[in-house]
Amino acid sequence: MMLSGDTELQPLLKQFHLQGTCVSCEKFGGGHINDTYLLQLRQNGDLKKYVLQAVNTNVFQNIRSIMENIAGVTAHLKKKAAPNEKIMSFLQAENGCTYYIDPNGAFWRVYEFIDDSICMDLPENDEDFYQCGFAFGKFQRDLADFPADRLHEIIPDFHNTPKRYRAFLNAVEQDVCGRAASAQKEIAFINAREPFYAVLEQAHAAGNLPLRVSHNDTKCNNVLLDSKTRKALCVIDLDTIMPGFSVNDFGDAIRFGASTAAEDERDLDRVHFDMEKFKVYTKGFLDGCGGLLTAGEISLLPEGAKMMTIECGMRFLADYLEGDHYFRIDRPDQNLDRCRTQLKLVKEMEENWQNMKAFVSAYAGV
Ligand code: ADP
Ligand code: GN1
Ligand code: MG
Repeated sequence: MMLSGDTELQPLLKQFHLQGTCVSCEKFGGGHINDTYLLQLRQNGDLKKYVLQAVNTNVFQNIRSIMENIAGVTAHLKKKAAPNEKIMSFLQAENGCTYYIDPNGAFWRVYEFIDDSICMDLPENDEDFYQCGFAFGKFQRDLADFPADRLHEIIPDFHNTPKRYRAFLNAVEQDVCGRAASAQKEIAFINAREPFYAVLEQAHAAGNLPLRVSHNDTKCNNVLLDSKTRKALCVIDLDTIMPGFSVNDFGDAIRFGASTAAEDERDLDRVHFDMEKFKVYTKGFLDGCGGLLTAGEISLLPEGAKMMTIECGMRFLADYLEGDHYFRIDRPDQNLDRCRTQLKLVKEMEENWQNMKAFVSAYAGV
């Protein structure tokens, strides 16, 4: 849902009791799913910022469940937060809910903009990446005593890689856009690793990998850092909070942040798995978890990194084959390019496998 002008904005401002005059309302952030706007209002002489978001109804069908999950989790986090820590805070609409469904069926919500924050698509330095790891590790720790059975499963089997693989195979077989021929190498790479896809599900079934309240989308652009201290300030993008595996929260951050290039880089010579960044994030995440993780979870952290990277690769490729209807694209073939970066990272993780395993167990002391 795109905001096309003031006539569409005014009813939203009224719905969310937003007073003042609109100074600007511009597209904001680098997410692939929702449409996010930075809204600036002049209120009694002061400039006040909000984030206005149209939630993607193709991906998220039940806004009520999402907002119930977020309300429960943010209330829990607020109780534990240090004075300088920020927790996302949503505005109430006229209907008494923290969302509004407009006459076209679009889901809207507004939350407080977090001032003096920075959001990075790639970590600028090791300390920033450590802070992202710490924030997501602490997120796991703070929610370890949250009753997970109260959460709605927003996207069933979101990180169930065997199911993602079956969906991928289906996209290859259907080949509705006639694109599979241009991705033969990538398809073969993914097929060659089939036995790996069930590793985490099997560890869970064997009792070695517990379900925890997880974020499930731990890119470093889903953590805000304090622009002055550069310490972690706030975890955002809470739509996919669901029971999941801690190793996947770890892994998704590695696939995105321990790369030397952007997720959609076209020149694969620039894309490398950065072992030093892997180490930095591992330290941040484990420090943030503060002893929460079991020995079984710790030993599977590298598997989480490889799993999330190959899973994302197959999701991007499936979307490319199906006509790019899930991940937003700004140019043709962007989802194919995104798939290729992920597969390059997987290849280099495999080359570094023993180092990854050895570093994790040495740092955790298990
Ligand atoms: P998406 O699901 O599309 O990724 P996000 O909730 O992550 O949506 O928001 C998109 C982007 O908007 C973020 O990556 C970040 O750059 C920015 N953003 C979101 N919320 C805030 C906030 N409260 N303060 C500052 N920036 C924010
Ligand atoms: C999507 O919304 P965003 O850009 O933070 C996706 C993640 C993928 C990611 C790949 C709900 O996240 O699962 O890992 O793109 N979110 C959803 O960049 O599918
Ligand atoms: Mg996001």
